[in-house]
Amino acid sequence: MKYNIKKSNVPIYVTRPLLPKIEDFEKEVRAIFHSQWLTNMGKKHNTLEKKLTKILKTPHSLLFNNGTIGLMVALKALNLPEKSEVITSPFTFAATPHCISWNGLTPVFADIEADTMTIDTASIVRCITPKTSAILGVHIYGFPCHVDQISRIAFDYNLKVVYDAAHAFSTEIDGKGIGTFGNITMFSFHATKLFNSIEGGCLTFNDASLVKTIRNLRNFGIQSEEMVDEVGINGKMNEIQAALGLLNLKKFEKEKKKRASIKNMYTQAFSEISGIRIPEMPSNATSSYQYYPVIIEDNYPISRDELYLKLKKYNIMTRKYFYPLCSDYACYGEHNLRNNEKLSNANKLKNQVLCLPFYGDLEKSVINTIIGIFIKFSQ
Ligand code: T4K
Repeated sequence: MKYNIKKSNVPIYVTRPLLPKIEDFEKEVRAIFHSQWLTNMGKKHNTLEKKLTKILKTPHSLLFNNGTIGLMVALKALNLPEKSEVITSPFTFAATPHCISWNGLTPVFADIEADTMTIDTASIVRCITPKTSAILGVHIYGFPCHVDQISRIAFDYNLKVVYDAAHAFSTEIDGKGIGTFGNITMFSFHATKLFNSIEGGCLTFNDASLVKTIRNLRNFGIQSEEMVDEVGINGKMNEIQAALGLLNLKKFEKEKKKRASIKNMYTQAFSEISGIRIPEMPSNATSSYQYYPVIIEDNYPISRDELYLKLKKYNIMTRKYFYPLCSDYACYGEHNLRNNEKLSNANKLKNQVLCLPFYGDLEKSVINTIIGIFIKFSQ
């Protein structure tokens, strides 16, 4: 097949938000205006919450105004011992370790696996100390963590488990919603996510006794007009966000299908280029089609950074998610690392991964250009 390279007149981004028809959204916004009910667990909010519980196949789900606040609340709700340590991945978005730190806890970075890029379970075990209270796994790009092994470790060492599933909306493992593993799971509904409500997120969990605690923390710890019994926060999703979410819920399955066909086009072409590795989903899990990461290996003639710049010249704005590692941030240091953990896989992959433009309306001619550029520089 011939791949024509043609510079786009406009920047081609890594993603574009899923949006309903403007007329449909306008109708919803008008109804909200007329109702004069804008936030604080309104009708739209409650409907979306109910629908998500079904879609995510989880016993309980509670909405949040964004994923970060949701994750902060998840850690708070588990009542982890003060100043204890939470083992997490350094190969993630800043929000993951920051939520640990905002709770007065210490993130400790474990290495990741070379294949799935999720937290390495052997490295988790090496990072455990008497101060460890929890594991915060990240289903990075929607690839599921080794949930069974992590549960076993948690059981053996009496640790809580939280999952950051910001990238894993609607992913299932052996037919089970990914949000049913561990104590609590966080999903993000940010504009850049497969399913979005502009900003937004939710927490899912199995333990019914957490419903009251998390609802309470989400609303400043207010129990009643005259009683505040916890140091809560404002985690409430407003009605405009929820209305957009409800409209997008009708669209995300179709969006997934479109992304699946783009994934096929990319993968077919890249599998013939030496030095380009495509990480694959395990066979017992379904994909969220959130990102399309490729690994530029040492035997590809140019480096990831050089390829990133070449693509940029053609207006193709790929992203180096997740470079730098969170362990490289100025706000984290030696105390966030265990002595012998070199984070070798994470340090290698941070210089090799490139996330390519990946969204339903991505034009075929642009996909051809991207593939063409990869082929051009492979020779
Ligand atoms: N945990 C993980 C593992 C996460 O990845 C995230 C968020 C969180 C936790 C926290 O969840 P939230 O609190 O956000 O719900 C973006 C997103 O802002 C962030 O939500 C996401 N992860 C992260 C991976 O990506 P940036 O800094 O890359 O965003 P930005 O503005 O560069 O957007 C990327 C591209 O998307 C743009 O080049 C163009 C396109 N775009 C973006 C926006 C905002 C649009 O076309 N329209 C838009 O409205 O962080």
